[in-house]
Amino acid sequence: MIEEKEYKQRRERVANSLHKNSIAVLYSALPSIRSNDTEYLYRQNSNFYYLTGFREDNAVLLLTRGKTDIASYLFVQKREKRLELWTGKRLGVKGAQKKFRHDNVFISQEFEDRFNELSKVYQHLYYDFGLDEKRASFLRTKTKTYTSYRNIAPLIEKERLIKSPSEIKLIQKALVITQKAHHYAMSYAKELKLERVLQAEIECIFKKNGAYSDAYTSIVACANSANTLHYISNNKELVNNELLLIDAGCEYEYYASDITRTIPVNGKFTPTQKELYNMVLDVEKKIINMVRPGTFRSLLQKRSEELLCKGLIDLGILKGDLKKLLKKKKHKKYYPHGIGHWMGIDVHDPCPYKDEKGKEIPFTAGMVMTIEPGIYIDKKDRSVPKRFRGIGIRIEDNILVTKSSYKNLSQEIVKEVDEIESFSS
Ligand SMILES: [Mn+2]
Repeated sequence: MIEEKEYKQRRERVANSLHKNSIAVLYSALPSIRSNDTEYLYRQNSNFYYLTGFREDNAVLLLTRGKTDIASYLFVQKREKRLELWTGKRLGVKGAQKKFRHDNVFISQEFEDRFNELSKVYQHLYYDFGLDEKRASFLRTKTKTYTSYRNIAPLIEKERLIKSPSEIKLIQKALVITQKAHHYAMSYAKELKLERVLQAEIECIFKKNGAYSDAYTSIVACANSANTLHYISNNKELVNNELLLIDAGCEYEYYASDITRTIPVNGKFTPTQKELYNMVLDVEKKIINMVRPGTFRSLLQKRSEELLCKGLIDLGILKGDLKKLLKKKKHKKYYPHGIGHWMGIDVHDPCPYKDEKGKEIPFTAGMVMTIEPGIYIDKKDRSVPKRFRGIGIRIEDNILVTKSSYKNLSQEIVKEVDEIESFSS
């Protein structure tokens, strides 16, 4: 768990990074409608959660920085029996004060007045530029005219780049649960008939083990479906001798995991599947081995493209000279995506890749990223030897940058051919 004092430190760091004479407003996420009057499972706005640990909707965080002082105000929905009958108990002001040891807690109805009052004192207004139009225009037009309007989101997202030891523990816990789901799939995919049934089993394992939900919609893609990168319809059959790409990870206490494994439905790789799989696996391991403080994601990207392009030549999928093929970006047809992304409270953590001057940020201890090379060969691609057509493979792990090199946080989730095969026997 993350202690309240850590949230407090985060608020202080962000408040101190504001310009002097500033007020910053951060809203909780709006509930989102699924259809008519039913809602999706509520999830807090990630930046709001990072600074508060507060999971209820209808809340606002206000940070101020004066000439010498900083302050923080939290506005929460007041406890009301009538509402609680429908949507459950709220912490209310007292509960939030006690749980979060937050000094200035008020009911959300007081936000407007307090904001107008504090607005008189400060010159600069920070808010999330990604905010919905209604709330953004309230902040911008219903109050006074500020000297400047600034985006609060990048200041928070910069802080989120380096994970604390307690954040890393939560990611590891998420991965322990995600591991169970992937190992289940390796054992039992052959007994199931449909992609979406396997998806349900995976998500059942997430929830049974204490995860709130999936961290993103699971991809359970058999055979040629794996060549649709964001295949989430999961509505086809599991075909006996085909490969199955599963990109699924749970969210535990607001921290994501993001794991892809590609396994044979019946538990045994064909020689062709094994050839292509081992090529991608070899590249994945080599790229993971490059992770260390001081290096760059762009270097990993470049190297992964070189290695995969060479692998495709060796297998007869691409023909020609390595340098020329790379220059013409011929490999992009089969490896069209990035090598990986930051991960944390969001599965794709919106932390910066470049600093304010546009220079790439080097890896630093405490950063967490995915490494996920893949090769996708459409079943209709007649330029490729027939035996490879319709195969899509991605292998993805979650990597922590350490002081001296890296730690593969998902190393317990098996990926060697013989290990995967032994699960189903
Ligand atoms: Mn990913």
